Amino acid sequence: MSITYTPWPGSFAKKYRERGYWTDRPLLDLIENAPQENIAVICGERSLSYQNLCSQSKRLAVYFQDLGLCTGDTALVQLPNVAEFYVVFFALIRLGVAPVNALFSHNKNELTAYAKQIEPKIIIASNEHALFHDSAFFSTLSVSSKELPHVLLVGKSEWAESLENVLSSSTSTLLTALPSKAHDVAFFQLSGGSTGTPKLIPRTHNDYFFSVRRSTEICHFTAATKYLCALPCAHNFPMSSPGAFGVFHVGGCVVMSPSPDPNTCFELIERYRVTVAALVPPALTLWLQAAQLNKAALSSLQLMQVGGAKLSESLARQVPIVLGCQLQQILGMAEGLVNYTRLDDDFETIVTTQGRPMCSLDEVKIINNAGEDVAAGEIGELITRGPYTIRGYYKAPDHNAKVFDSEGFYHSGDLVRRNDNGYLTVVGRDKDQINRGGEKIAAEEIENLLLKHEQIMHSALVSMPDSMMGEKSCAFIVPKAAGHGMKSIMLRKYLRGLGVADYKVPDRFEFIDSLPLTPVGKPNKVVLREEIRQRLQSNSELDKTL
Ligand code: AMP
Ligand code: DBH
Repeated sequence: MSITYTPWPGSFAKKYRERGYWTDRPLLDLIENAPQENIAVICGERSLSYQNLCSQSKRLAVYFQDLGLCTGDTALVQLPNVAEFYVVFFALIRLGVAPVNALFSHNKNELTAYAKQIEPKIIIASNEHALFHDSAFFSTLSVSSKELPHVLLVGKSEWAESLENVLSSSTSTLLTALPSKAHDVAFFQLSGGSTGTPKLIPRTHNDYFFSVRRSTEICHFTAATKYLCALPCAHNFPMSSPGAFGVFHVGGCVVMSPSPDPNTCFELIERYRVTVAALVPPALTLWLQAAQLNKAALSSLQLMQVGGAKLSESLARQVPIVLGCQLQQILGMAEGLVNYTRLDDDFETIVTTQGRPMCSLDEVKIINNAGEDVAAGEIGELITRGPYTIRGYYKAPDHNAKVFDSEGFYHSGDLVRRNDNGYLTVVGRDKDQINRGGEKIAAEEIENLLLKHEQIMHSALVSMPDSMMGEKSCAFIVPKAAGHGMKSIMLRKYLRGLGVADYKVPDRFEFIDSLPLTPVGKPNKVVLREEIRQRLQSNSELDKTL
């Protein structure tokens, strides 16, 4: 049985095939068609050739097959930046088992929400994550009435099977399973979301493979590319824009970094002569500072890709001077559409825009509140459909009815301006989300958790400006009773106790008597954002006078 998703209408699918965008090949080709002797992944002191990656993922697929996993099943995966991430991904792909790849920063709250939606047959995680130090969390995961899933852990474990054991044990079983069909769901991407429940994004082999292939052309990736994977490897950006998958497609090499911290990364860049890196703006700021002292380490770096959140023009301008390499801006979304500045664009375009769509069949409209197209240079909401942009989230009919229109356009909630050359500049957002330096927080998710607190009557989460992160989060809290005695520290502890990922815990709490409301009675977040901006400003002016 294949996994359900909202398909592209037949006429669109036909067009995408006729253009050669959809090739009806499985993502497995990414590693199987590469020159097998080339090094695919460097991770710590280990180097894996494409042949290693293929054979290890095949061995693991046999193990999955023996467990009874088959096409149409799902897996919940949570791994840090290690080579095993790719071994596991391609092992699952071999059998047509579709993973959700949770971020390593995700916690009980997020993993439970994903497990509920996909009812995984297997969980593959790392003993480095506190949730998997023992079986306590796992045993809470009794998804529906079904049996608990299998568990496989990277690293030694006393309570679960270890991946290393599986890979080092021999088997005589033949792998008979096949990948799912190219027009079926290969895996799920994660949406930053704007609703109470994290949404899953079904990506097919056809659409994802195209986005990877086209990205490698735009970014000129070749077998000589050495790509530093410093952002969380499960994120759409380092996975596919062109990311590790783009590197695999051309037979290049991915160097895994445990974090984007400049000390760690500079050492890896110098040691392995890395040519391309991808960062979110806050990490870029740290690199620009560190490079003032150690530019020599970066001599091999040719391209710095920046995306995930708005990059300021002033930081953008520093990249070639301070890092000694070219800048590329990327406006992407796990739902599909990815915009790139091109390598041969003039410098002004590269520093003032977030690029243009990657192919001519990406349909992008910029619309006003009445749904009409705005003129070039005017601000409006970016809506899009195309050969690698989904037509619906997984099992979310109500939300889909809101964000996908009758013509299949995805309403991104991004406010942008398009210039005469088709380049987009992000100017704001019309969705209830905070973009904390590239990490997205759905306001409603946190508000709902806060509302479960016995002393809280109302809550509203809004963004506040931050010089390093671009935005941070501020929760306005209306207590049920005066003299409540609630403190920020208590609410942070409360949210952590519910197992919320750290980056979603509000950076600041403000206690107020009532929420300002819009004419229709919703919390007026425009007023709240302005309120916190003013409070921060008067605090910093106070600081200056002290
Ligand atoms: P997600 O849908 O969770 O994958 O997040 C994608 C969103 O991240 C986009 O819709 C934008 O809001 C934001 N984003 C990604 N890249 C950029 C960028 N270069 N500049 C500004 N916002 C960005
Ligand atoms: O933020 C994103 O989701 C993103 C940014 C850059 C993305 O999905 C991508 C490139 O592919």
